[in-house]
Amino acid sequence: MEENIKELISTCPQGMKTCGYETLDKLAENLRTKIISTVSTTGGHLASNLGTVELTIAIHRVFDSPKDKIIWDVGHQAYSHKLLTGRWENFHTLRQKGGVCGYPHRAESEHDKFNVGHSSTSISGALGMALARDLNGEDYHVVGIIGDGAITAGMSFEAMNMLGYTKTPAIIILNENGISISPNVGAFGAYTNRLTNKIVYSPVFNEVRKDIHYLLDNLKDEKMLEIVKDLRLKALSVLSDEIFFETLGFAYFGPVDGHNIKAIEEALEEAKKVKGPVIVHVKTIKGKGYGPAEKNPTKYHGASPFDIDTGEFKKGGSSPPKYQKVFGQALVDLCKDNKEVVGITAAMAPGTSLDLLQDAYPHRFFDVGIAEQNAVTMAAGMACEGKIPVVAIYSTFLQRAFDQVIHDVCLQNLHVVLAMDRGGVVGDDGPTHHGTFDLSFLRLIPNLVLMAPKDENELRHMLKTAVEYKGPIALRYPRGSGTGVEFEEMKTLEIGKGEIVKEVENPDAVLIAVGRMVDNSIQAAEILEKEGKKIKIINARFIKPLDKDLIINAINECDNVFTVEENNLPGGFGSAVLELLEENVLIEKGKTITRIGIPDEFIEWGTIPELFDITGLSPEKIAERVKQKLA
Ligand SMILES: Cc1ncc(C[n+]2csc(CCOP(=O)(O)OP(=O)(O)O)c2C)c(N)n1
Repeated sequence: MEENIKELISTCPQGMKTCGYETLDKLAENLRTKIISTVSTTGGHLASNLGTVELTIAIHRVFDSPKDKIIWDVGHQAYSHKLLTGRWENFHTLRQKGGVCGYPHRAESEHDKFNVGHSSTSISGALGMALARDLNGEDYHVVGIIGDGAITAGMSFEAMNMLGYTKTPAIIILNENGISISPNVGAFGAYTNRLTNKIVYSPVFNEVRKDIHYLLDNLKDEKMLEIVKDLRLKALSVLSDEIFFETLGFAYFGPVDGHNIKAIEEALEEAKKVKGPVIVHVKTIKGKGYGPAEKNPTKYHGASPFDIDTGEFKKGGSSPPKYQKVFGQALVDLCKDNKEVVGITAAMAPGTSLDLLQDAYPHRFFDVGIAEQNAVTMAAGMACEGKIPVVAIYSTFLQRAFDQVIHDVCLQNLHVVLAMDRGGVVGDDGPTHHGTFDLSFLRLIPNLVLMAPKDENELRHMLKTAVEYKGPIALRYPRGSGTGVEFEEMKTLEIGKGEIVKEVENPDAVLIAVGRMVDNSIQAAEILEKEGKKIKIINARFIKPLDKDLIINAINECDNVFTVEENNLPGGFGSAVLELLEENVLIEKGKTITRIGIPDEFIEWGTIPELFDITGLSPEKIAERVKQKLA
């Protein structure tokens, strides 16, 4: 890197405000190189970040962070923002334990104004900050940056609905690249794309807008105001026949070439002058500047480490099939046998492997975009009419649709299958993405059956069970590779029946484990057996209904019972077992139930083994906990 660019970066964001565009182009080039080289070793979001390099430079030149508040949506495209606000030197630690967070994180920098990871929060966050600013009588800009995928979620519309009504000054930058993770779906995306093809940000449009806004701000006479408002709508409809944002009460600037720093700056400077909500619509290329990512932005949305020259992902040796692939294939197989089964995803077809269904049965595959609430209620509607919808959603994103699961699915006792992907800790995405609350928040809902497979073979059985069951039913399984177990023919499991996976006579301890923790418990038992301890292991399979007989027998049989779950402890599987004891007034003097699970806190980012170690869920830590108790 040239010395002057190195020096410039150390002074950013202030330092670049006085730079010429030639230097800025060099800065952009260096940002891209840094992002590509870092992500090629750490993994991370590549394509989205390559698309926002110039946009970020322009934002930080026009606005004054941290005084002005910059709020990223999802936050997966904020690497340039991080690099320009003091995190260049330790950027190589991206997404690693103790290192730079993959998303904006308030604790990390005063320039990160809003923690994020889930999508479509930026307009609401900006609205809240802008309202607070006005209440406090302060003076700064609030800027939200949202993608054309993220803007399609209901929350964005709820926030725009209010912003257009309160007229609170806030600048929303809509970054359109046509892609969510897969190609963007929905009528709104098609609409913004139509806008892209118009020259709306023209001098005449701006002149008319300026004059009208001047009149609206200064006219006192009510009647005249009404006439000008009417004139405004008519003028807009002539200049551009369909600017949705303007009709909502936003001033609209765009579309702007999102790789032209000067053009973006001009639009942002205009936006700054408006005394109300503004949309600045920029058009970018996802993956810009790195051939493989430009060509296939979906593949490089969330990239694992790769070879920069070839773009090939590095292989980590052969590993057992991923839960996701097993799920996707099992669903296709079940669809073959039952024509009523359909699959629904909320913008995560590749991540959930629902793309296998999309290929096999395109008309039975539904991608609703980033709209988890809609996905669940739409499934309820389909179930009313005899379809068997399998809604594949990451556990963390299903949090969005909690009420829909209660009100639309379970209250009506509808046969909807919730396939919760990435249950448990997910690794380097960190606290916004861990799926460690679902056992708690689903367990409390009447009518719902809730299960978790111990391995990828049992996942197939559970999916078949769920498709054949007549009512609301959920299964949660983890991210990544299974255990490598052999596949049996898919079979139906008895609802509410667990299994003993390791029987011993007169056990010193019984471990009742859920999901992936069955395997960790087996490994923990191997450690303990070397020290002469006899450990019985139960695979709970069902979190609801519990296998009461199996659990009560285990407690009668042994003084030291442990529940092991990859879920936050409050309200989880262990709590369910304690509630069962209370109901049955079983516990005798000297008997203990120890709940092992994720402590009542948010867990940071790191590799999955590191996170197991931190949370006490590694085989060694489980063994240690049992040993302490037995001692
Ligand atoms: C509630 C929620 N659902 C799903 C996701 C997964 N997700 C992360 S980024 C993304 C696509 C966002 O598309 P867009 O806003 O257009 O940004 P781009 O990556 O194209 O720049 C999705 C679906 C999420 N983060 N939050």
